[in-house]
Amino acid sequence: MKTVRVACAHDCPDLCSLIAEVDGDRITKISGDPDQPFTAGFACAKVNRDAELVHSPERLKTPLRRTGPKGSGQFAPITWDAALDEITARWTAIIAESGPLALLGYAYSAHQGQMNRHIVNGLFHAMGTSRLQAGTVCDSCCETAWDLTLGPVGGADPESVVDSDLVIAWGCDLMAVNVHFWAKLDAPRKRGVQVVVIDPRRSRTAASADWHLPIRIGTDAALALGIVHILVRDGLCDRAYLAANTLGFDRWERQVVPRFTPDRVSEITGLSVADIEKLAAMYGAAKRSFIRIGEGMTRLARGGQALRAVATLPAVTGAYGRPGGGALLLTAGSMDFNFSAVRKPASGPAATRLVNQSLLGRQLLEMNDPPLRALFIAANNPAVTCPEAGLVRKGLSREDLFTVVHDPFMTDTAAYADIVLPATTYLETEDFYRGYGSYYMQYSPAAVAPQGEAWSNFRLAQELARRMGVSDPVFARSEKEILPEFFKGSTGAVAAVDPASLLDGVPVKVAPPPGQTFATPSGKLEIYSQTLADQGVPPMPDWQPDAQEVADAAKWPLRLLTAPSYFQPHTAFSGVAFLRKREGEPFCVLHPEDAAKRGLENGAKVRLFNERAAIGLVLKVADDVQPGVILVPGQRPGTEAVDGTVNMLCSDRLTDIGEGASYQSTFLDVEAWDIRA
Ligand SMILES: Nc1nc2c(c(=O)[nH]1)N[C@H]1C(S)=C(S)[C@@H](COP(=O)(O)OP(=O)(O)OC[C@H]3O[C@@H](n4cnc5c(=O)[nH]c(N)nc54)[C@H](O)[C@@H]3O)O[C@H]1N2
Ligand SMILES: Nc1nc2c(c(=O)[nH]1)N[C@H]1C(S)=C(S)[C@@H](COP(=O)(O)OP(=O)(O)OC[C@H]3O[C@@H](n4cnc5c(=O)[nH]c(N)nc54)[C@H](O)[C@@H]3O)O[C@H]1N2
Ligand code: SF4
Ligand SMILES: [Mo]
Repeated sequence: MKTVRVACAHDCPDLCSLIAEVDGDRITKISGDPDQPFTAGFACAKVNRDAELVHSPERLKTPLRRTGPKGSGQFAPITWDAALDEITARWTAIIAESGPLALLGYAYSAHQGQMNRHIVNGLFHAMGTSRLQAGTVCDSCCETAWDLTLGPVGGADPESVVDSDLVIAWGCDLMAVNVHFWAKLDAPRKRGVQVVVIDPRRSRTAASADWHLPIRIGTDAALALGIVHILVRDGLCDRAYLAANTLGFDRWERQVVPRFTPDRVSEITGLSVADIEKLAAMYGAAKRSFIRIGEGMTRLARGGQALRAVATLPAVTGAYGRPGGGALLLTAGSMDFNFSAVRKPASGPAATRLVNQSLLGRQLLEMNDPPLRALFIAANNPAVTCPEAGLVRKGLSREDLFTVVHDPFMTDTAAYADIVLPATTYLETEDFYRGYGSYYMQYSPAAVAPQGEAWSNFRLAQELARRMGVSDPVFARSEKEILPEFFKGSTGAVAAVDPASLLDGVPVKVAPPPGQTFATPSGKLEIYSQTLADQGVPPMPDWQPDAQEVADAAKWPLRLLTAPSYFQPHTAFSGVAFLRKREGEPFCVLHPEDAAKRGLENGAKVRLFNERAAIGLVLKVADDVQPGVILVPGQRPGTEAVDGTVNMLCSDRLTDIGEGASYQSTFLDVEAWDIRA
């Protein structure tokens, strides 16, 4: 029996440091590392079960080759050599006939280790293929909007919240997606600091907070503007801070803010005037208010404006300038690593054709000159997690598309592959990590050897590079040899670290000094953005009704709310039977009024439908959501649901800023499942 200190690689802001107890080649227990201050000695409910993920009987054991129709899931085992021979022969032939743009590598964030995460896309970069515009289902909207406002810098250090005098979780279910930040709130709450949650539904976080404001979906910009309206009216703005650190406040104050009177904001957001006034007064009185901004509220048509409006608030009160004050979306921007060393090997072309994740289905079906003929997917499950999931499946069904999927499990996506390759989980890999919701980094060894015939992303990309004749040195180096590359040319706190000192696996903090910095073209927080003006997007944070949403809302009585689920976030934990059972059958949540109107009862099978698709889920009736909203937590595989998966209902329309996915601009209705049986 031994213990190994590792980092958690799941797509989660916390970047926990974990202790794995290992007996031979089996992990017997995972727990949180007590010596990492942010992890603070506990792992989340899901990762406590990661031994079951690693040793799940459902893991793929060998490479597989398709024997039935695409999507049928019929496969026969083959050897790694045969699989790699076939892949490289097919790729070589396709490149000879159609050029490298006919290939697409698709890998995103299920392994947060910076080598395993980026090396797959690095391989396709080096081969000059079409490239994935990664992040577009996740954070490209909020990140671009943040960068246009503050510049590419990280937000407030979550550990500074101990000094805050007001905390707002704005569209962020901390207990689900950032549980260690939630734990950090214990100390300030003991001092009487209020925790406010602004979220359309009563999440667990909302239920446990001091105050929950159930805002209407997609109206956050209006609420933020309403707060500014009141701060201006009541003389609560920090004029000195604004003058020294922001650009465009005067224009905003004259041209946009006056339109957001409390009455109008109440009409837009569904919140009472009294609550809007109370929130603004609290925010105006606080000196060191901390807003934890979630990404979910930006995954809709005008998500970018929402992010810009909320991220501007701490400038209006000057909270950005004070320890414990400010806002946090992501931290990564302030940790200056050279991940391009792996992601963009020098031999690849600087620019190439890009594929937005949200448009995967459409591009598989429609892209020309050349059409996409080969697809390689690692660490993602787009047949479930991308919008227009029905189109994704249609695209994956193309007989003339050569698809390879690399995953520890047989996923909905893998069922469409020609070749499926067994992947390791992170606990079988060595890698380097940095948080995106905290300022820590950690080098992590493998806890156990690869299980069965599984290969890591790292090993697979290097072997494919070798076989395809890609000679960039990154494909021949070991993990330990690559590590120093990440620190080359770095600045700030990262530049002060000797990478060799990380190899013993101790987590290291690399936070910027307190006080928010801005790295926009003007060096100030840009309320007015010339870049947006040039793109024809409202250059100052604003809320306007979206014409397409208005038209869809007139056709359909319900609006989709999506949020990570507690035990099955995305699909990465669907191989753990215990967690599947804890989460229950894929379900939706409807307000009792809406259920009664349709004669639907708790536990019934229901059909969710719109012009795009119809899917089947189990109904929970609860007043956690407002009338007019249907919540579908997580994205569950079609194989687990009554029928289909939620993203079949979502269009591939892109957000106003950053070309992100707009899952929550989905309108629909629900009826009894057996009504059309
Ligand atoms: N356990 C767990 N951890 C995770 C994830 C997970 O799925 N599970 N996902 C990971 C990933 S990939 C990401 S990108 C991050 C971020 O995780 P996100 O998926 O962005 O989750 P949140 O930031 O909590 O945002 C969702 C919350 O916003 C609320 N919301 C939805 N629409 C609106 C709106 O219009 N206005 C407001 N105010 N609120 C709204 C939802 O009800 C929900 O409570 O977390 C990561 N961490
Ligand atoms: N309706 C709706 N849809 C959403 C969202 C939403 O809020 N609402 N959120 C979106 C967001 S924020 C995101 S990030 C995406 C997430 O969607 P995806 O990026 O598709 O993530 P997962 O569903 O977790 O699938 C990850 C896959 O990677 C596999 N995997 C895990 N580790 C490894 C590894 O080391 N190597 C390889 N090769 N495979 C591995 C897992 O088994 C799993 O099959 O979903 C998006 N979809
Ligand atoms: S909270 Fe996040 S980082 Fe921590 S163990 Fe859970 S998934 Fe991993
Ligand atoms: Mo994400």
